[in-house]
Amino acid sequence: SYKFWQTQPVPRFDEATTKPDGEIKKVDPDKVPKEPRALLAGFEWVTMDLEDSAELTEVYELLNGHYVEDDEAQFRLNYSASFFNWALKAPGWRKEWHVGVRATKSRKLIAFISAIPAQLKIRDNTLNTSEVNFLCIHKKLRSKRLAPILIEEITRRCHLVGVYQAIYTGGQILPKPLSSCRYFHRAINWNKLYECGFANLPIGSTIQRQLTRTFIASSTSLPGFRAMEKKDIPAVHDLLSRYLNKFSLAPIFSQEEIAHWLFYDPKSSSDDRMVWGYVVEQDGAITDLMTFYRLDSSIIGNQKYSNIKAAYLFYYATETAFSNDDKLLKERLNALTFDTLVMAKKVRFLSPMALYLQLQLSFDVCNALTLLDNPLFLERQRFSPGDSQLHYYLYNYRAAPVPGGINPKNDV
Ligand code: YNC
Ligand code: MG
Repeated sequence: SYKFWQTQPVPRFDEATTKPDGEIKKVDPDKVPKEPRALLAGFEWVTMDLEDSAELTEVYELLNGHYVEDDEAQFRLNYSASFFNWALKAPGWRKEWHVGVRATKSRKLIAFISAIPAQLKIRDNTLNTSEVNFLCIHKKLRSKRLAPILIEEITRRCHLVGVYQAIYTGGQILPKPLSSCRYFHRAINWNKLYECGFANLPIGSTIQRQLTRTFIASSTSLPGFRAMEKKDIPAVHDLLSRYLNKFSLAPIFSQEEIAHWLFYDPKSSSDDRMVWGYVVEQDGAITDLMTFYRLDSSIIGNQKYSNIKAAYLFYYATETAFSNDDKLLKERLNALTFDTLVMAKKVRFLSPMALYLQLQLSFDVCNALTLLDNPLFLERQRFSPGDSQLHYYLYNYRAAPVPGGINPKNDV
């Protein structure tokens, strides 16, 4: 019945889709409450200081134990402290948008919600939004209507700095999705995925056939394909901005954001690597880009494995998108994805246990959503549709549905 959501400035399920795009409610900056709403006795609001490694660890531990699981509670997203340094400290980040709730006596962190600033293009309009993510409540405190209070608090903190729209994604159906995407999965280590219940043996197939089907070549195919370098950032920014502009809903990135989201500089970061980027350079020009980021899942209650290493396809772009030749675009994106899978498989993670067993561990799976031009290559590159959908929502902005969406740095 959406007791909370029906009080919020979001489109209703039954409303006409003919209304023009635009803000739903005008916020009066003078009426934004200066203080948060009171919490249940025994709990208090805190702003988490993610520059403090102890507090970063607390956020990481809360989400690691209590964040998004699949329906059968077999897998749970396994964020790392490095992931939060990347996802929550994007250019323009604000400490006040890392909101926690603590138990007053024990000081234990029991809930969290966050936002980062983002410029969004929706059709012909540009919105100054926040991207709300990592809403999480400790399992013992569920179904107590705490989530609406957290959402109201992050809303208040956005309003305080003049941000009146937000974008958020989730597996849940709420009023009213702007877009819905499906997850696809491409096995890299099919055998492990099968042994831990993530991949099924299709009826009539054999293990050997699945291994052959998901085999990944050992060398790339596109001339000029190489790892992205720091010097590529301006050209990547230009190419990706032009490519994203083709879509109805897309982020607008600054050059600084490109450097943050798509480029990992081993010289300036002591964190684990989160993102991998590749470009194609032809005659000195960057003509193509493909990136992915790392987000593991814990395997709950498996004897042999405890973690799946997943590469999530992220932003990409290609000059062939401007050729007006759909076949060329399709061929190019297939080749780019093929090469990117080759590189994903070559990535090596070393853990003490792996060293001891002389194992070289790589990604187990590559995930992608049905956004951007992904439908042109997912099936051919042997991605299979998953069970979960990801819905996209805008807060305080009415818009007719759009195909596709932005990359969420999240999962369902
Ligand atoms: C959700 N994911 O419908 P109604 S995604 C939005 N997004 O309200 P209670 C959600 N609303 O239906 P629980 C939601 N999940 O009565 C639930 N709700 O109107 C709504 N899971 O509250 C729900 N993380 O406290 C209902 O529920 C009300 O104790 C019920 O807590 C929910 O980060 C939750 O999946 C999700 O930790 C915190 O189950 C909990 O069950 C949990 O009784 C595991 O709440 C982790 C998980 C969600 C991941 C995400 C995006 C969040 C977006 C929030 C909306 C932002 C709006 C924009 C604000 C800024 C505006 C500006 C400017
Ligand atoms: Mg609750």
